[in-house]
Amino acid sequence: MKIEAAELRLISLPLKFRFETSFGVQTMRHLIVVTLYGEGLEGYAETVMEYTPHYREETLPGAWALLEELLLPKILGRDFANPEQLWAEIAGFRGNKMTRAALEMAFWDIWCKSLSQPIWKVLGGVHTEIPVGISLGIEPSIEATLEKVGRGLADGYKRIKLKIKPGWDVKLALAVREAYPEANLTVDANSAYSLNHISTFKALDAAGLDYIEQPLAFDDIVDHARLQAAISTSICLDESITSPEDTRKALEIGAGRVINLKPGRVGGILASRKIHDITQSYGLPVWMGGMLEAGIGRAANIHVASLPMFIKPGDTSSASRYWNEDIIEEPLESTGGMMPVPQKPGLGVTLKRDFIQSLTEKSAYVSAGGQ
Ligand code: OSB
Ligand code: MG
Repeated sequence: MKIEAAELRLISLPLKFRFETSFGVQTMRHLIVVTLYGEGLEGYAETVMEYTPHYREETLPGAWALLEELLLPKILGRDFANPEQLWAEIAGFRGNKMTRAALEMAFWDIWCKSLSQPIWKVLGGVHTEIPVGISLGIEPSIEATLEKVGRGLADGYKRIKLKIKPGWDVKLALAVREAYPEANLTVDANSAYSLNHISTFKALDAAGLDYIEQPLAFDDIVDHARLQAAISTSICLDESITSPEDTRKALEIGAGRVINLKPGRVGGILASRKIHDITQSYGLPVWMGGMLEAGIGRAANIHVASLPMFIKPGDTSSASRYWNEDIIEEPLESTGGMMPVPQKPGLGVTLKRDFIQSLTEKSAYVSAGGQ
């Protein structure tokens, strides 16, 4: 597949809900829609990084510059037989996994379209639908949280994840557990705690959570291993895992027993499959995380979650929970907590071009040998 040109579009999409986490409040998604052009086909991806470096270190302005000035010039005008060959070209760039993932994922879309196959099939997926839950932000009160949990369960979602931060944790988790004794509940701290908080995590053991997501620093595994040894609830790593190597090391030292896999965070689809295989070799579960993706990124996550070990419910809930209008034509909606895997070639998504145009804040067209 020869990549002839590319387009970048920075868009902002208003969220239907106010999403508060330990690192901030989000009411909008800012993302770059990446389009690759080649052999009469188009491949799409959306970036997952936040505008500012509060989840991990990547930023949207940084991603734009890196794509436009360094990454696209490296691949435009070049022919790649498969995603491995494309990745080899950009493998020497360190870090910047989310930015490089956007390029890799757009390549998967255009390449699988050239093969007339959906991504999940080429990747080796087996599931035709994937179990999903919801991630609830920090709400104004426990009562408000209980109501949202109840609505999520009534909608059929198979797991409810509650965002926590110091002072908004044990009481909340125990209240939700008391109201919903049978629910599959988890919490996500987004790195808001330290080992000084061990007593909080010991108290959380009483809430019967499936796991505690990313309690400690975004780049730590050593302290997570210490915490895991001190509590009975499983730790799930999110921010700390940016590569297959990170996964192997974390599981080797017992930093957690579950992995939240986000293709964007780890450099794309090839790396996701490697991480899936590593967790499988440890006999540990993996589940599909989310970054409040619009339709392009949501579809990509669903394809990856078709791999065999994605048994635990992920964060890829219905697009209509997030958006009044999505950026793709296909509705990505779950029924009874099951999200169907798209079946058309590539990602299987069609862009709503007029809508995307109306959301566009800036765009750039880059072609081989200069603009
Ligand atoms: O930590 O999993 C996270 C959203 C943005 C950034 C980080 C996280 C999240 C979520 C929401 O929890 C997942 C989703 O609904 O897409
Ligand atoms: Mg998380």
